[in-house]
Amino acid sequence: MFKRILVANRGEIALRIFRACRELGIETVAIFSEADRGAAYLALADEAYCVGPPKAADSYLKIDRVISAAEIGNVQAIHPGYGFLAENAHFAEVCRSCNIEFIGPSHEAMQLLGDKNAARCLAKKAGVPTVPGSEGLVEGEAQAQRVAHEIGFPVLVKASAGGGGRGMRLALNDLALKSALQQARAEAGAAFGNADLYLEKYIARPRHVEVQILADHHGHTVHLFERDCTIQRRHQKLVEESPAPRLPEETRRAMCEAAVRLVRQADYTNAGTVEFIVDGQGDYFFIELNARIQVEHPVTEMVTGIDLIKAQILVAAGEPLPFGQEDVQHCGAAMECRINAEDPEHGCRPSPGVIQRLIVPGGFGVRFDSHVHAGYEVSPYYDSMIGKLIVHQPTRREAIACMRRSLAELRIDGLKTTTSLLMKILDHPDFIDGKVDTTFIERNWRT
Ligand code: MV4
Repeated sequence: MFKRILVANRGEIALRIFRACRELGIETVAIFSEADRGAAYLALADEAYCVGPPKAADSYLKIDRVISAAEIGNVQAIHPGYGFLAENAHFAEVCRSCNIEFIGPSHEAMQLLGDKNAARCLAKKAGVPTVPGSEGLVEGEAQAQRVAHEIGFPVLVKASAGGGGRGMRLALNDLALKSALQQARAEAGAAFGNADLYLEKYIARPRHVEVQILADHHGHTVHLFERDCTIQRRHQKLVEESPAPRLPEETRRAMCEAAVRLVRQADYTNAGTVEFIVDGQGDYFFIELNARIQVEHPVTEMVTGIDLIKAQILVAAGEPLPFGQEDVQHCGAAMECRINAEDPEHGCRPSPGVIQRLIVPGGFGVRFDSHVHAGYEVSPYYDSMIGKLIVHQPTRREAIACMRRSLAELRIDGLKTTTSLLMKILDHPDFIDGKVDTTFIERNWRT
């Protein structure tokens, strides 16, 4: 097992990883930018090194500086958390060449899955349902038109190097397809340095359901059931839960099994998430495989009782998973609300500042994953998420009641937060009935 790990991240996820390491008896090395210097959560690491100025591009994203901190800190492994360098295949490769274990998939698997067209082809090969669309990349306009006529409009032009909603263009007809292709190609080339495009039929108002998987280096792959992340605003998730409401047991089993087949096909190891969209008929389609631990991983931890961060560390150290598929049981209902320092009255614009007063909810089945405290200054430089409120209850009804109670207890003075919007979501009859799709927020609130 590792003696010492560097956490190449900040905020709540860095703290989450320090805590797991402490329980495993592993020492931790933190990195921080000038903006995070002196932050209280850093005291929960054994050592901390500054890696540069506030801008992420000059600090948390600087591979040479992160590696320097790892060398000086004398660590055997790096946990990247989410965001920043988490899905950077080059960084994983640099780690390997420096003889530092990257706690995540191999750089080869990351490279492969970072290419959304390649991932889609892999899914087909594994017998995982994909959205009807192009057979591989679209080369020219004529080919794109042929595909569009085959599958029918509307179609989505997607950048192979995109993902997470970036680099997509909707086309309703031939004329729009021509400009969608041009725009998408130019944008993808500029943003990702890769202009490859593919085509999919546009699934209107889908639900977003993802399957958590874990795979070790001994050929064991398990799923940890699904999370429903349909409640989003501009591709930012607001509420996540498990089980997915109104998902037939048969569909759920098929999706979970499909996720495992895909992960095996990709020779993927460590933790990953297979993302699907589910249409109005209940048909599901593979969208992409996220090669990282995700923000919403606590939802799965609550319903399975499995610590995903510890599992990632064990797997990276070459240990076999200490449980098989039959040992993974889904118990009750869990829900997570992301608490962002944003003003829901003004388009969810960031609301940085000093937290003047903080009251954290507690009680049965309540978990608050956060690095903030009264007196903490929320910086404008990073993601506005300041905490995650997670509840676990026997049923969804009870989880909603517990979340409402917990949101009402949560008090954060000094800056605006998304708490009021979250409460409105939890009060909405369609949310309570589980009758939502990815357009739920925009259809109900002018945020
Ligand atoms: C789609 C789609 C409809 N049809 N693909 C957006 C994020 C990226 N992971 C995939 N996305 C979508 N792909 C087809 N063929 C609609 C979306 C989409 C979406 C998906 C999941 C959650 C929220 C979303 C919001 C808008 C669009």
